[in-house]
Amino acid sequence: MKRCAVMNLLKLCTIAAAVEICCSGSAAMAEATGQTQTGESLIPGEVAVNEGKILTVGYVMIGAESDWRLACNKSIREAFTRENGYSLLISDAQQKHEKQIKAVREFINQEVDYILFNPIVESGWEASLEEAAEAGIPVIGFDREVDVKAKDACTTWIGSDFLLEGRKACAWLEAYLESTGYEDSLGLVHIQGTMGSSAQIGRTRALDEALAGHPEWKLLDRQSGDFTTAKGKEVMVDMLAGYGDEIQAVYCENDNEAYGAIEAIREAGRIPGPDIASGEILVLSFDAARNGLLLTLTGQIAVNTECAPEYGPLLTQIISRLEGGDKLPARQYVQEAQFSALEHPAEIYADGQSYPVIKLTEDLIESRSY
Ligand code: GYE
Repeated sequence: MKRCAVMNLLKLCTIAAAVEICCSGSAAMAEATGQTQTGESLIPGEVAVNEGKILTVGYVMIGAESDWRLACNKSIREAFTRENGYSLLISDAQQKHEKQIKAVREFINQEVDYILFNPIVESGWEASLEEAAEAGIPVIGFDREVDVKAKDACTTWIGSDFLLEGRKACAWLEAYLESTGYEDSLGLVHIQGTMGSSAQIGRTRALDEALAGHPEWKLLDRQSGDFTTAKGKEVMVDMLAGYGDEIQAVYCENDNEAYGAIEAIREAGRIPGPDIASGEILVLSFDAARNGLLLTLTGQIAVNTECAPEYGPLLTQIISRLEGGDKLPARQYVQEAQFSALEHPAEIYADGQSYPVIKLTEDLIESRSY
């Protein structure tokens, strides 16, 4: 397909959003500058309205497995409206890798102007992404990543630093135990996300690093909850049956798994909470979706490490820059927070940097859009 050479007129209009672009401090992330060639950063929450022709955008969606995903999909639907100058085609892969590959090929056949690409798993993308490149269709990766071999096939990528998220969660646990003077061994179970997804890989790697540095933390069991409430519950029921009172903490790789784990904990007659010395099971979670934060407010989730889902406006800005001929960095990260209702720790250290732990309040939850 021949790319339109005419530069569209683009205007920015503001809508509320909670994400910011930032530079990552870690060496591995050095290429992520958060800036375009012209030095302009993406602006949080602003939709770039396309005032030229209607741009056709194909969204290779993962599914609807979690609260996070629903917020992400909503943000994209709200930003890519006809009114804003876009025609959005959505292909829902229902968590199936093969369906995503098929979707990429269908969008190529339909000669869309851009592909919004959110891969379920990191591997297996060489062929279809190469076909998109050959067809001259820019592929904008976001949220999860692809593995090294296929990396160049995306025109640009924006998403979370999942390893940093995991490191922040583990740093919180370390600091929390220290603040309570807890020195005994700690029986941990781990509910992983969808195996092979970037979110799972980064968050799992961070826990592995922490386990290596803490011989007193004992990993009792590890199973995938596929980022869903139902599977999260199922595996927690199994873990409770297998390890019972030995379980003192559960590291859930997203909020939905935490919802399921909490239900299982209660049904087993245990209490989800931070007081492990009294037999409660401390729950760690990621995402900070509304229900996750409500559970965090009551301490049922001890700490919730945020993962920002509102990509719609950012992706419109990326398209507007590409339409303007701008060259974008290969990777950019969104900035994310960490929440707890507990007083301590108020800050944690991860990747050689300090991060505040935001003290959660009802007002804060109400002020958020998802
Ligand atoms: O944490 C989880 C979801 O890829 C960041 O996928 C996303 C993860 C998110 O289903 O809830």
